[in-house]
Amino acid sequence: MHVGVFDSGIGGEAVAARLRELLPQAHVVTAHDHPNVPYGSRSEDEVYRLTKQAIQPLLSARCAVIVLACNTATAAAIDRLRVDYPNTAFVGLEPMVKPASTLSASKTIVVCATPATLLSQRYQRLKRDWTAGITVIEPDCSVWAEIIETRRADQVDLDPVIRAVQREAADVVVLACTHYHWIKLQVESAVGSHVTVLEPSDAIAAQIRRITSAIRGH
Ligand code: DGN
Repeated sequence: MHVGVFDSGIGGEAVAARLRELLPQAHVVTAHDHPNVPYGSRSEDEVYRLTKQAIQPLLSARCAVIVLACNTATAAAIDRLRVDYPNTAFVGLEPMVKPASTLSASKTIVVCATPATLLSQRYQRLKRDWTAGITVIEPDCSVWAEIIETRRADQVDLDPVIRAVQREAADVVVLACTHYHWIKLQVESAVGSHVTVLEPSDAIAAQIRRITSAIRGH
């Protein structure tokens, strides 16, 4: 079974690497859009148009499942792509706000995401539905994806996240952009072991398992 993984840049490679570990029987194919990365400050329409163009190799490779391994592209494009390509199963990402809110004992969480994701209706809806009684801190991560994309991950400024943990007692950090998967260990060591850092690779693998066994069952 071919599983396609798309991200504007190297965030998808982090997700693909984890999926190859968790789903050794799947043939994981990746696509990206290096000329147009980052997507995080573009309009919804532009992200939809670019994503549609960039996933064409995955459609040509007959991927039964395509993972939009990009929170920004999921928020902007997944609903329209499902209409455009009804025979392909699209798996999208969304910030892990619900598990974060459930896990947080201090009732304070940090969500690290691109400006486009934070502004999206999908994210605003998630927040409205799952963060009653929870303080949500959204540090300015607007330059992180570009820094990570250009292999300067050690230059990402984690101070706002550390401040949220130390001053506001946040105890869960959500990495809601796949580029940030590359700095998960950095974030974990900066915030300390009492803080949980969440990213969705394992949940994506579980979803793909469900979809592929449903496809096989038919
Ligand atoms: N990796 C993408 C995400 O998960 O939102 C977007 C990165 C970008 O292009 N800014």
